[in-house]
Amino acid sequence: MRHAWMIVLGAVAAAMALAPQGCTTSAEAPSATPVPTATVAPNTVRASGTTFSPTSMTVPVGTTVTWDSSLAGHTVNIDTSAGSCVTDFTSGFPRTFTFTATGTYFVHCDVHSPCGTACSTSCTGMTMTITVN
Ligand SMILES: [Cu+2]
Repeated sequence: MRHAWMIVLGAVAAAMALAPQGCTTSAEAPSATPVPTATVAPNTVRASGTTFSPTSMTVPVGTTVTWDSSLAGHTVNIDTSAGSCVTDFTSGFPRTFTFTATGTYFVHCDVHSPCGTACSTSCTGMTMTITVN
């Protein structure tokens, strides 16, 4: 009789080991929804420290470029290939500018470039170029 009882106990233990384990929490369920990554709107320039990001872009004529709110504390001085100032945004970011003429535009930050507020096509430091075609 004792032997039969041991067999029953063994059968119950085996059944418990083979039973599917519970997995009912939603945290363990695989997610079918991809996690979105940070994106930057098209034709938008940001500040990355004392660097414009991107440092160059090519856009079709008529494009509006946005310098976003990350540029607080910087300026955006846009000069043409002729060396004349187009505009100089010094505050109030985000700011936008629509490029209505083709050409190469040289952009610098008055604060982080030796050019300061001067119009120039050969600044160093915090600069970027925009090619409009
Ligand atoms: Cu700057």
